Amino acid sequence: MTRKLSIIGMPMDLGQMRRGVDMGPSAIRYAGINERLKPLFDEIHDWGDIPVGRPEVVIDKESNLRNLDLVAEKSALLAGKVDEAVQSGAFPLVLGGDHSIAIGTLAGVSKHYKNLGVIWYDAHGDLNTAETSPSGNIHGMPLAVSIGLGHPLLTEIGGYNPKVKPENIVIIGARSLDDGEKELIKEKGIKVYTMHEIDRLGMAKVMEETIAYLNEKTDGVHLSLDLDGLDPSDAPGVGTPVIGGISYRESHLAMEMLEEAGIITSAEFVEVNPILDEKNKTAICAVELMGSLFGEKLL
Ligand code: 4U7
Ligand code: MN
Ligand code: MN
Ligand code: MN
Repeated sequence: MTRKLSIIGMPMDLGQMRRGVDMGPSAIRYAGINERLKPLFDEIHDWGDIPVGRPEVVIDKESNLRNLDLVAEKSALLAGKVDEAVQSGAFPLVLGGDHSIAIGTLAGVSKHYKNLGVIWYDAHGDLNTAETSPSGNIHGMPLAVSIGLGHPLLTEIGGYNPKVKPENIVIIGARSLDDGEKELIKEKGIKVYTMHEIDRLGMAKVMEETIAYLNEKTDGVHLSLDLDGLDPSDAPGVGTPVIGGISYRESHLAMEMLEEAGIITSAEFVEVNPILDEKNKTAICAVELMGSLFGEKLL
């Protein structure tokens, strides 16, 4: 079987307040994604960027959500492209953009699976709703939206809902969870490896457990990697950095173990903001992690 990759850029910064994350796809391409992944696939197609634009901020009067209508509209475009990639037999790799783009990615991917699993690699839970959000920023909500919680304009994208079952989700790297998110995690029984478990068990054990847990019940796994899951010393170019994160080496190990297990069927790398970065370090880190995820070996 030919191994095909479709790269889809989603230059959206509407899910949060700091501009610059719309340049994430450019920064990741500049970091050499095509050259790096070329030896690992038979075919790579870069589909370019979905047109998003940078309009004035509009806060929805009723829900208080920032840019709700536009995020919904653009997410539907992304969902269509991702759907097309899966249908063509390619692995969809989406470049963000802020994490609100996961709403569209999951809407495009999940219809192709009965039991999609999701690995949410992030300092945050992204499990807020309009009711629990301290910020009104949609990038703090995509995982809640994926399990069917949130504004209907977001949960209904793609025409079906929910996209993911709570028991098919594993969050890795959490260290900044809001009160409402903590409650939801307990209520829904979502599996979370916080930094405490990563310190205590080690990344190898965390990944072994994650892979075994998802292997049992899923028929595909989406990796949603927020670069702020890593420590800011390794990935400084993110809008909401949190100290005490996953290291560069631990992250490579995680990607290598996922590759070995062969369970990942789609991925996105999000929240790269080159304006806040140091010499494109975060985009370079993203590309290096993709190398490990897709089978680059040290020897
Ligand atoms: B990211 C936050 F309150 N939880 O909802 C919120 F701390 O995609 C941050 O993970 C969300 O980067 C961070 O605004 C979203 C906040
Ligand atoms: Mn996130
Ligand atoms: Mn985050
Ligand atoms: Mn962030």
